[in-house]
Amino acid sequence: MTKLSGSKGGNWSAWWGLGLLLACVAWSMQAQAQAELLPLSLDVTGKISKTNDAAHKSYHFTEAQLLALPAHSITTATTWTPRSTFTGPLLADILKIVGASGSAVEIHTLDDYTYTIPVSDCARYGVVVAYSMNGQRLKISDFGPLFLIYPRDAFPDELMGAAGDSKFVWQIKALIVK
Ligand SMILES: Nc1nc2c(c(=O)[nH]1)N[C@H]1C(S)=C(S)[C@@H](COP(=O)(O)O)O[C@H]1N2
Ligand SMILES: [Mo]
Repeated sequence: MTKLSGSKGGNWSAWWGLGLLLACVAWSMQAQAQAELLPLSLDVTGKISKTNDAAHKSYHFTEAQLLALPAHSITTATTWTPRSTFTGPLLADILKIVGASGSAVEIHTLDDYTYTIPVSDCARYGVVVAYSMNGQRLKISDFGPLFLIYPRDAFPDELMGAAGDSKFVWQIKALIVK
């Protein structure tokens, strides 16, 4: 133990300290990357006839359930992203599974933004609840984990501008059928 004191010991503990520091940096980068990629999850409540919770109030989709739904893609630019291919289930399929009977869907997000769209948007635009962009899962900082995508480039008159932009809801966590 006495060999560790003195200048050699100083070097040894400096290297040990550096190693510990690098391990901490690697660990925090890993933790950050995982926090950025939240597992997919979506809660649907309101006017629905199918539920899967104990209270018979909501239908909760897990990541596995969302990934098992038929994947549809929309290729479009948005106000925030260059022309890209967004992929995920159709909002129409999600509404069908929960037996939705309302005429509007109130969308709630992780950042507490709320916006209501008419159910008729599903038929008109084939709205996709996207979990990936160009094959990469959406991180929270990239509008993930779920981003409502409309075919803006195919309907520029209807979907470009402020009214259209507000439909592009990101960080979705829940839907309430009204
Ligand atoms: N999750 C989430 N999605 C959102 C918003 C938001 O604050 N949070 N703002 C909406 C509105 S009202 C508009 S006009 C656009 C533009 O948001 P921005 O001006 O912050 O870019 O994004 C829409 N989607
Ligand atoms: Mo807006």
